[in-house]
Amino acid sequence: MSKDRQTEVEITVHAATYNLLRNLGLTTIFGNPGSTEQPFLKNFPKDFEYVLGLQEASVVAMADGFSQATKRPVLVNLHSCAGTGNAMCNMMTAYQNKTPLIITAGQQTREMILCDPYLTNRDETTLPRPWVKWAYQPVRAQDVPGAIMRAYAVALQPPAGPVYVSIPLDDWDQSALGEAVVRSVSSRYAPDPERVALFAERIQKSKNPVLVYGPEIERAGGWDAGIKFAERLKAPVYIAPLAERASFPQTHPQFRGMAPIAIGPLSEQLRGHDLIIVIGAQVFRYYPYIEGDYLPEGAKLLQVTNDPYDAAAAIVGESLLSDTKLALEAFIDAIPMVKSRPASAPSRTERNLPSPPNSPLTALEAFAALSELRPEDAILVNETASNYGDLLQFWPIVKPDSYYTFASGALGWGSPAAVGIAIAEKKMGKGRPVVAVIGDGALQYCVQDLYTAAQHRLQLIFIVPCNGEYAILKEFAILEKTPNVPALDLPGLDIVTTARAFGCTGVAANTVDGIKKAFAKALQTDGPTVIAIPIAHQERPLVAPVTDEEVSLAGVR
Ligand SMILES: Cc1ncc(C[n+]2csc(CCOP(=O)(O)OP(=O)(O)O)c2C)c(N)n1
Ligand SMILES: [Mg+2]
Repeated sequence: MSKDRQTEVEITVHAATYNLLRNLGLTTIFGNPGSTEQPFLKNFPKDFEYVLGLQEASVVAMADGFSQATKRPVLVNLHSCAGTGNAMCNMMTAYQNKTPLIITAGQQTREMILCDPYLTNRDETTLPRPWVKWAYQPVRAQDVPGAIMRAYAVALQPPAGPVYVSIPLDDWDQSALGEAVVRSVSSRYAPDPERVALFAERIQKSKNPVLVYGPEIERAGGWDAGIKFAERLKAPVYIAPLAERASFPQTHPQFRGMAPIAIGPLSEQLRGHDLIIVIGAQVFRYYPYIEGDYLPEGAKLLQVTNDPYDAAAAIVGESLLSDTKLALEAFIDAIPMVKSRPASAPSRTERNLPSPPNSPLTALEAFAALSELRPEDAILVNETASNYGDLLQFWPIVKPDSYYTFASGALGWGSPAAVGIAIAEKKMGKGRPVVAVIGDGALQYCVQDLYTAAQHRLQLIFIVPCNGEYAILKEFAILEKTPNVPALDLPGLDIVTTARAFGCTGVAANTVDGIKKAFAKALQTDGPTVIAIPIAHQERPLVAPVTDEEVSLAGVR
């Protein structure tokens, strides 16, 4: 390159990177800043928005919620190793949620790294593993934009997930090689036609198949294709154990609830079926160990997933790698409509409520009161460990993109993710209200997200069932026969005052009427409300017993 030409195109790494981010649509950045990030953040462009989280675990989950709601990759900026350490738990969840996050972190000055100064991110590419798809620190400043482009490509390709780029703080003022090369990559791939034919033949030969639908269906935009396929097959549909998305309408006559979360109960529940067709899920996401056969006697299993890891990890069955929407469409083309099939009983939902109501209310009664005012277009975020089954009984999910929870079981994701989802709703101009039902224990893990919710004046309502305990761990203790575990009670939490301290509206509601009033008012409020509802202590089985009848929605308690 001639000297003249060089001068003509000379831009800094900083400018080239912001131009790249603009081109990739990564203009909303979630972060928490430190000295190692300030050279990146200096002269922050007006067409970008920085969403501040007060702790990095919140930052990552907010970005995760925002990414899922906008269906786009998102940029996160963390403070060197300190911020990464705090973020790690929700990076693990983002990895399992398969959310494409491009996580950047500042690093100490290249000039000085050898002498290990304050804030050095030692072994920077080891720290975030194994919960990123790729971790990299460019070998020279000029590679920063290219590394971010590559990070974007890695994050987006299936299965999507978080990636990590560590960037020394003295890189930003260096001369770039010119504008970055902007690329696009695939985010889905089609199934092998021969394997589709093989699966279609097996499905057609089955006398009594059952479908288990997983979160990949909804993420792939396959909601309608999933309904069409189920109706073509006239087979019952379960949602995969502990699925983080709904993927199928829970009021559909073929819906049978969530498949049980343990080996023995799951195969017991599916007894009588000769073929189990799992689409877009692990085989299977178990939780407590309850022994039994992986499959009911005489049953075979087929799995469709876009994740080679999940395909390899399946403990039984044959698998097909594909985007789930494309696979469902291929099955719909290949398999004729089944004329009729003896129908199993639809799931029964227990809706009998005591009169007068209990005092304090049970979680079921509280959710029943809320459901009376449920806005049709509301989005539900769920992190209420022991009351999950009760919640879904009174808040069945009927539309795509209206239900979110975590794939990992790591508390502290739901409330900040709800903030990210509500920011997305606001930015996209959809303005659907977000209702986040978060346990009184769970709320504490990322409680500072309430500050971000208040600052952005979000249409977000936190419902906190307050039992003053880690109820699900008490249920677990019974199942595992581990008496006298300390620290399962949480006396003295004042959730209303906490909410107000961060700038939210905080109210307590003890009665059916009180809940309805508080919820109605919150729906009209400009800004977030936290409604704390004292609920009764209940001891229920962690895994609902399987009876000969079809169990209700509450496959899990
Ligand atoms: C980050 C993290 N730490 C600890 C746990 C273990 N854990 C699982 S459930 C639970 C209690 C949840 O309590 P709460 O949110 O009040 O719900 P409840 O069981 O009372 O319905 C805990 C501590 C976890 N899952 N994640
Ligand atoms: Mg609790």
